[in-house]
Amino acid sequence: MLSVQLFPEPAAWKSLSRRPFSDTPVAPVLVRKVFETVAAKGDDALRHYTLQFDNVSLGELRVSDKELSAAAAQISEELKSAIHTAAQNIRCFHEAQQLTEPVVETMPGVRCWRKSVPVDRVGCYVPGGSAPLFSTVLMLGIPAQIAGCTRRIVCTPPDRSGGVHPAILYAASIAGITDVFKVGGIQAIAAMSCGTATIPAVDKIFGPGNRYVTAAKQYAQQSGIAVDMPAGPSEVLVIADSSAVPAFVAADLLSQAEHGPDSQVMLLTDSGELLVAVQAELRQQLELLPRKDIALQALQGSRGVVLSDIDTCIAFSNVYAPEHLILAVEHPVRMSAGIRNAGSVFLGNYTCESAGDYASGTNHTLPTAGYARAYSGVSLESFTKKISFQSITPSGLELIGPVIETMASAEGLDAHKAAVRIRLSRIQSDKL
Ligand code: HSO
Ligand code: ZN
Repeated sequence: MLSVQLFPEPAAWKSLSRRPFSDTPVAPVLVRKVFETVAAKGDDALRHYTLQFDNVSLGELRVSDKELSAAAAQISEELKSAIHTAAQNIRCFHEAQQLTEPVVETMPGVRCWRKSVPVDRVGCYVPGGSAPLFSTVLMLGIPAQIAGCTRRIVCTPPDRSGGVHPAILYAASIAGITDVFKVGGIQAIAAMSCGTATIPAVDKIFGPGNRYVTAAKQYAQQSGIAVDMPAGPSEVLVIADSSAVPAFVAADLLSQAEHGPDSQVMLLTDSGELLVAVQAELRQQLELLPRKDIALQALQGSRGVVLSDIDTCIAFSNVYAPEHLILAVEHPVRMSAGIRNAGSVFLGNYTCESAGDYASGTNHTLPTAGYARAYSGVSLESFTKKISFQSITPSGLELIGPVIETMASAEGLDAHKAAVRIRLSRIQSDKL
């Protein structure tokens, strides 16, 4: 199942952290062509590309209010109730991120503070494909609504009959999405970047997608649209010791392996026996999965690594910088102190990663492919800008002014210095 490495030296960790297919590029000419055509021909181009790439002939691009309200009747009461509970937890966790920062008086009469202001228009990309990821609608829509973004749109590829999965529509109504559009792929990102008659241009684009969507988000970013983060295939790294339950560990590894053939799962352990037991569980559990073929392909690019102790596993994991990190070890809280790079961490045998994917409240839009070294996952903050403010009194300027003047002189920027001097002179003359 997993290809095994025994006690690799630290010098080898970086190459063992390589993700599969991480360097398969999408032709930039294709992305540029789609962007330029969408900019020139608008909605017609979106219909053209949807026919060409998705094989669907679209009429209206916007999901109607009627389609939206009909969705509730098309999914089970059980699913609706689950969506409500998940939404409540996500709302609760993200509402708690609304923090007001203090006004700081850095010197007497010099006050500085920051204020969070929502990004005005946000676009959320929700992949369709083999699994309709309606949970992503909650993960992006709810924080956008709490932040106060005025326009919160979703773009998602249409299914074969030109519709959108009712669970996506139901989740959109629960998450307060303002518009849903049946457009996916590069053309959806292009539409949200430049706007068409139907789809508004947005200020920031969020959400996961295949390598075409990722390439399109990169292109959008170069043309001045903000994006949440570079997103790639889902991944999980499990650190397990002999106290871990092999069946649980295998289940967690498979839960991310089933996302796609290019997903990667890693098991780091100080126990060779545990690794052997997990491999046996993987073989058994894999047989039961409807998405067995996908998961198997992912496992082929995945690894089991035996290291001397759990501290060394943590050190390896910091090099790998996983999207999800599970600590299935005896003292997970204590061991977690050493974590430097990870998107989201799951502590102990009963904290399965799928809890964070759906319902515990944390966000599942997380940095993959090692970006956790420098990026955080999506949170309330991702939907806001922080504007800094300051206010200086005349006596405050008397205190700080000479500092500014000295520094401006040293940089050779006399106009900067003069902006202080002219005020200090006025303060002096007012005193006379
Ligand atoms: N594990 C995915 C999120 C997801 N899982 C959605 C199931 N549905 C990326 O973190
Ligand atoms: Zn998942």
